[in-house]
Amino acid sequence: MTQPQWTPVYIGIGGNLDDPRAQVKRGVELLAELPKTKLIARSKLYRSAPLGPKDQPDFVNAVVGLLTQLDAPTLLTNLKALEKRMGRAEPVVRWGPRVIDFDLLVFGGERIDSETLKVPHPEIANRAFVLAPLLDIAPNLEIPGVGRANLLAGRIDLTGVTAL
Ligand code: PH2
Ligand code: MG
Ligand code: MG
Repeated sequence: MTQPQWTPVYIGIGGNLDDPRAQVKRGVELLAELPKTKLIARSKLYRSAPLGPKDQPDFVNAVVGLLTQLDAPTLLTNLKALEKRMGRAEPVVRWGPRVIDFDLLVFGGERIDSETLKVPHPEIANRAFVLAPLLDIAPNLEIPGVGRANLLAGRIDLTGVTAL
């Protein structure tokens, strides 16, 4: 569905299979081509050890800022379709390896807590591989109900997340 106004949104991108740097870059390109959506900011790429099972490759992560006229559920549907188009298989293990993952981190000022969509992302304050790239593009972002990006980042250890 289309909303008349442009909503600022932030998407976390991650992957650790099949040349993850290239996959994440391709992911950014595909996000930029979403309907009724403009790419306005992209972070550097970052490498970090996997959260979850340790017997998998390091992840490459990035965050992009978009302006969109889509509503949140429609954007989510589009993100899932792009994951599929990029060859993502159905998850086998929780937090296991994947070619690409798009996570809807922040959708304007909205707070959504449904079965299929939780925004802001419930783990945003705890994930260095999300906050480090977010600091590149939106250090002063007020994450609804959570806090300001740079203050959240100051509370956790970012040293394991290396810019590429
Ligand atoms: N994503 C996961 C599981 N573990 N670890 C890192 N470092 N980065 C990720 O993006 C990541 C992860 C599932 O989405
Ligand atoms: Mg994820
Ligand atoms: Mg995901």
